[in-house]
Amino acid sequence: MRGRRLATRTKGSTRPSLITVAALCSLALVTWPVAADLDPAIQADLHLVQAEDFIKQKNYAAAQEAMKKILALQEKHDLNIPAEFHFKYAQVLDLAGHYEEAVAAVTEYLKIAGRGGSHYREALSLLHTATQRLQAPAVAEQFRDCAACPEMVVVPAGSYVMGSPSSEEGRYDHEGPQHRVTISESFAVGAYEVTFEEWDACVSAGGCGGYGPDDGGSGRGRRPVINVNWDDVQRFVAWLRIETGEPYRLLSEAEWEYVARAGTTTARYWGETESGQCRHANGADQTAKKALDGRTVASCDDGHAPMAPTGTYVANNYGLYDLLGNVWEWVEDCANDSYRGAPVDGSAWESGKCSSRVIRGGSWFDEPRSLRSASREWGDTTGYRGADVGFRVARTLTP
Ligand SMILES: [Ca+2]
Ligand SMILES: [Ca+2]
Repeated sequence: MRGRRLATRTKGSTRPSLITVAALCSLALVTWPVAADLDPAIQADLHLVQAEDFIKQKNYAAAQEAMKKILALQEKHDLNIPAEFHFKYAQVLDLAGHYEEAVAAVTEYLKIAGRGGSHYREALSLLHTATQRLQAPAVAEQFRDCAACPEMVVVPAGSYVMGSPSSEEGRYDHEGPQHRVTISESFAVGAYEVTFEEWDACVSAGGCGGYGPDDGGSGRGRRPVINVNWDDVQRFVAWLRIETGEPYRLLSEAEWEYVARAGTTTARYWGETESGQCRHANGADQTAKKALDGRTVASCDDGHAPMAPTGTYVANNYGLYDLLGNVWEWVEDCANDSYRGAPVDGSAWESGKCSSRVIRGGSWFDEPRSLRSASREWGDTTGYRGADVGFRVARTLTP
């Protein structure tokens, strides 16, 4: 179990932890109070100005709130609200994903404006798409495509800032520069790291090249599979594709960090610092201290020296377990020692040092510094089978 192996590793400087200015700015809503002693029609106009500002910022939830205030004023003071307002409101509701209310608002527009309304065609189209979305069978939040398949969680499309700020304690330079990534389609990701149980099912079914990785004495079952290199894990993914007929694959590195962060901007998905690690992740801790002589360990005790059964610790906001800690996770991307030139659409980076591929999240073997959402290393695709490296799968959701 001893002996670290990974290829390139850039040492970064340790700096004090600060909440970034960007993070603080993103919390500030551009809003101002509307004086209640103004004429109600003027109040409504002011709320509309605010709503339009929020729409420009693509903050549809805030725009919706501002527009709701206009409707409340209308009800209270019997204001005359132009038909166009209901159309704009329907657009905002649609963009915010509130399809039922969007249908109601666009219907209201059509009632008032009739066929002569200036947004007539767009309104029909919006009514059509919002109704379709309402009637579409809800995508299961969680699913399993076969009895032996990994349990999958559907995560939403979205946008986030990838990489760590220079102020983040324990960061390495290869975690930058920070850049915005936009993922335009929802997709599915394994709730857990792939387990020995799942790997052994692949081997029993004639897949995975018949390779049965050693568990290093930790036990198999629901513990994450280890001692698998990048080529090995591609064979597991290929078996899942054949078994289910569905487009299984590894996560791209950008998708991995997106699902790890699950909307958070702190260094870990439970907070900025190591504090609380032992509730959320299996890292090198007090239990591991004796086995891992000389390693830097967390000050708390998570109860497991090598791998813990998957799902032992608290999930992140997307209901995903062990993204940080337990085992490192192979992703699709080639090794690159910075994000300069990285894709920004969530796809895998298929150029660079492709004989090495990226691993993410840190492991039971690692000090707290490695258990951060931005932490990354890489290893040789064919040569490297590590006692603390496994993977999790992803699936494209086709319509
Ligand atoms: Ca541990
Ligand atoms: Ca992990």
